[in-house]
Amino acid sequence: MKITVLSGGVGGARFLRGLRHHLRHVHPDGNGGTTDSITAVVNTGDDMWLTGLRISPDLDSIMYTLAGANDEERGWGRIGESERVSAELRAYGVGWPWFTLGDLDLGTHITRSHYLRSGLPLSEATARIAARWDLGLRLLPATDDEVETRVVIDDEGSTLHFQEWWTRHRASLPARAFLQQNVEAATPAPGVLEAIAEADLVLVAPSNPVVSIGTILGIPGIRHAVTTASAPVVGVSPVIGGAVVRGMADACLEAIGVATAADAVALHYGSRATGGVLDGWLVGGEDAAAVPVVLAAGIRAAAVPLWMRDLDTSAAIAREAIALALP
Ligand code: FO1
Repeated sequence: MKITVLSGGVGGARFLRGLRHHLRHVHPDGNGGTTDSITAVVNTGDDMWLTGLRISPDLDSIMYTLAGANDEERGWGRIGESERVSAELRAYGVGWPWFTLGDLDLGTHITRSHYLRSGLPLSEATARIAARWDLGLRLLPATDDEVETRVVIDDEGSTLHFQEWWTRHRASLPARAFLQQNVEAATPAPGVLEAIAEADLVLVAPSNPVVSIGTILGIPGIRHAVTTASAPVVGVSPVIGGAVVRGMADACLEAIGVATAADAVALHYGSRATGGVLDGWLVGGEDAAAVPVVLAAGIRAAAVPLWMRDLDTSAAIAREAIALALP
């Protein structure tokens, strides 16, 4: 079975790890999982140039998590990390003092920047970097173009890079809007549209609906590919019991006028029957009351445990998503 997953960083990474586990160990295809394949189409709106290096937080979160090299506690970066270079950068006064690039992590950023400066597109740089690790899936940036998310923070239209709003200000400055700089000219990275069109199942990870999934769907051509895919499309709610599972996605939802509720996010994505992107939507057990609301909007729905506490609970969510899509 070919599964394509639209994904942001940390939540998406955990979901993908569970999906891989489910396909490999819980429900192998009889060939040890070898005919199943997963393609992750990943948000790059959080990316930026910093100290001369290209940083791609969501691609790296997925890569480190699936490689077992991630810092589970912190949610981003490498396990066993040191920060000597970052201390030097601070002493020189370059970079963002509130944004720490770990020493091991810098190896990834230097390698990516080296490939980009050699003229390779981000998708090829990502494939070469990912080849070092045994990820068990294909990692694709949504686009090779630099489409960075900016946050409008006042009436004059002043903007901050998403990373500054999120990490430095912890999403505390009321966001008026989110902009995808240069999105009109962007194209999906090679393989993205094919991965969606040729999939047996498309999944929307429990990622930030606005700045992760919204950014992916905003790349010209991707939303159309999802709405017209022959495969069913099932999403997993990032909101459980009226609160976001992690991060500050509620601040992003508020900015676009969507309530922090599992049914509201499903209605925001919309049913494919009426031009939206979903055929099915998984909500948490706490949100059973959302199921009839989602069903009434023409989206199949089920309430199941959605807390990704460990590999087994993440794999169970993947199993439920597949069951909802392919009953
Ligand atoms: N998040 C932080 O809260 N503080 C940091 O210093 C920080 C550094 C960092 C470096 C590389 C990287 O790939 C991610 C990093 N993150 C950091 C996480 C990141 O800012 C966000 O969580 C995501 O961009 C939102 O998905």
